[in-house]
Amino acid sequence: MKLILSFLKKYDIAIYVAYSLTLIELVSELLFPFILGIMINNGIMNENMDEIIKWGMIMFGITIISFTAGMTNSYISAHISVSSAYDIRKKLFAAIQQFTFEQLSKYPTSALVTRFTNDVRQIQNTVFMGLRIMVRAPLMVIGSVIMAFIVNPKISIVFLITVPILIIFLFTVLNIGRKMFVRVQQNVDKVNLVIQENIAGMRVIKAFVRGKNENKRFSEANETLARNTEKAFRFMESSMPVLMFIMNISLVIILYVGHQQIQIGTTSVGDVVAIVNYALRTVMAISMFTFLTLAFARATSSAERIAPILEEKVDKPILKHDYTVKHGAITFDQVNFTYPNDTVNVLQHVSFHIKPGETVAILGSTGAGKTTLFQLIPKLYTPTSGEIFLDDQPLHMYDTTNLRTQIGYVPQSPLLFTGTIRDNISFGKADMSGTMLIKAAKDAQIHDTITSFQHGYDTVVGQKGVNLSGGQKQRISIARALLLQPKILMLDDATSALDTKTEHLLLDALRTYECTTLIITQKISTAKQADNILLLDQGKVVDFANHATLLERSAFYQRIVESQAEREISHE
Ligand code: DCP
Ligand code: MG
Repeated sequence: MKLILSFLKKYDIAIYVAYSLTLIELVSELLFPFILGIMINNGIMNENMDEIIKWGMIMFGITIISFTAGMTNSYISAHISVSSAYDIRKKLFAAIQQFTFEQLSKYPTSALVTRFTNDVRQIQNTVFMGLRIMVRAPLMVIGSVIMAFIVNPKISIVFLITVPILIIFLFTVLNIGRKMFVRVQQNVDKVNLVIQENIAGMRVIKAFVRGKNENKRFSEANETLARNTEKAFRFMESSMPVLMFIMNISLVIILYVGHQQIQIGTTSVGDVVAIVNYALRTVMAISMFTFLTLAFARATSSAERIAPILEEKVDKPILKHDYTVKHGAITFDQVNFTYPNDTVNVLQHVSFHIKPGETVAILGSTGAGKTTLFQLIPKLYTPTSGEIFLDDQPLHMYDTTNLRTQIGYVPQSPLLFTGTIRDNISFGKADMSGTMLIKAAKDAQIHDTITSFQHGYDTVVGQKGVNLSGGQKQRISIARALLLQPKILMLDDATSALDTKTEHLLLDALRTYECTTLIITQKISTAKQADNILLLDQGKVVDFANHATLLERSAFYQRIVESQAEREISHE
C-alpha cells in the first residue's frame, strides 16, 4: 500500500485535478434526480410546456458538465495509472539488475516475470479504478441519502435500513472473495513456474523423453488455476442476484410508501421519482465500491510481492574512497561459505594469498567448490564468514559495479546473447575499437575460427544464428573477458575443450596481459604451466604451491598426476 502511494506521489497535482473533477461530476449527478423531480412536479403534472423546456435545458446542461468532467477524469486517471505502472516496472528492472546471485536465487525467474506483468497490471488497473471511483462512490452514497432526505424524509427512512444491510452484505462477500483471489494468484505463479522450467529445460525433457510427465504436471497446475479462478468469479457473481433482490425490495417499499403519501397529498410524483433515482444510484455506488475494494485487495497483494524486491538491500559500500583494484592481489582469510537455504559447508576455512600478476591454477575434483570460490570474488555471493581482500582492502569496500568491470570472468557454461560475434565480444565494453577487439579474439585463439565464417565478425549467433560448439563459445567468452583489460582474469574450466597445442598458445597469450590470472582446471597439463596451484578438495584447501613442490610433498597431488598419466598412456 505504502509502495503504491510512493509511486503516486510524483503525480500529486494530476491526482488533485482528477479528484476535483470527480467532485464536479458528483455534484451534477446528485442534482440530476432533484431537478428531474422538479420538472415532473412543475412541468409534466401541470402540463406546462415552458416549465418542461426550462428544466429540460438545465438537465441537459448538467449532463454536459458531468460528462465532460467524467471524460477528463478518465483521461487523467489513465495517464496516471499507466505512467505509475511504467515507473514501477523501471524501478523493478533496475533493482533486479543490482541483485547478487544470492538475492536472485530467492526469487524464481517465473515469479519475477509475474511481478513485471501480472502484478504491475493489477496495480495499474486499481490505480485507475481508484482515481475514478474511490472518492466518488462513498460520497455518492452519502450524497444520495442526504438528497433523498431533503426531498422527502419519511420515504427516505427506507435508506437507513437498506444501506447498512447492503454494506454489511457486500463486505462479507468481499472478505471471502479476497482470499479466493489470493489463491488464484498463487496458482498463476505455479503455472508460470511450470512453463518456465519446461521451456528452459526443453532439451533435457526431450532427451529423457519426459514429455508425458511434464504434460501432466502442466495440466494439473493449469486445471487448478482454472478451477479456482472459476470458483472465485462464480462466488463474486452469485452476490449480484442477492444485491438485486435487496434493491428491488427497497424500491417496492419506496413506491408503496410514496403511493400512500401521494394519496394523502403529503408528497408528489416528482419527489417519488427523484427518491427512486437516488436509491438506484446508492446501490450502484455501493456495488462499484465493492469491486474497487476487491481490486484493491488484489493490488495490495501484488504490491506486497513487489515491495520485497524493491526493498532488497543493494550492498552499498562505505565509499570513503573509491577503491579500484590497483595490483590484483587476492587474499582469502578463513572463508566459509554455505549456499542460501542450504546447510552444507561448501567452502571451509579457505585461506590463501595470490600475488599480483600471478597465474594460479585451481585444481580439484568435481564438486570440490571451485566455481563457488570464483563467484565470491566478483561479489556474486558473499562469504558466510571470513574475509576476502583485494590489494589489502576488504572486498566489501569496493563498489560492486566498479569491481566487476575490473574482473574478467569466463563462467563454466558461457552464455552468448542473440547478436553478432562482434556484439558478443564487446559486450562488456561497447566503445572498443576494432583493433582491440581483434587482438582479444586472437589472444583467445578464436580469431581464425571467426574469420572462417562467411560473415566473419558479423556472423549472427544465438537463437536464430549459427550454432557454435561449447569450446567456441568458451573462447568467445574469453575474448570478451580479455577485451576488458581486467586486473583479475578468471577462467572457469574454459580451457577444457582445447587441444594441448591451442591451450599452450592461449596460456602464452594470457601471460602478456598485466593481470592476476585464475584458471580452474581438472588437467595437470594446464596446472603445470601456472605459477602456483591451489589444490581444493571437498571445500578445503589441501595445498598451495607450484608443480615441482607439490610433486615432492603432496601425496594428493601425486595421486592425481599418476591417474592422469595412466589415462594418457592408455589413450596412446
Ligand atoms: N552447490 C550448491 N548450490 C549451487 C551450486 C553448487 O549447493 N547453486 C554445491 C554443489 C557442490 C558444491 O556446492 O557440492 C560445490 O559446487 P561447485 O559448483 O563450486 O563445484 P565445482 O565447480 O568444483 O565442480 P565442477 O568441477 O563440477 O564444476
Ligand atoms: Mg564448477
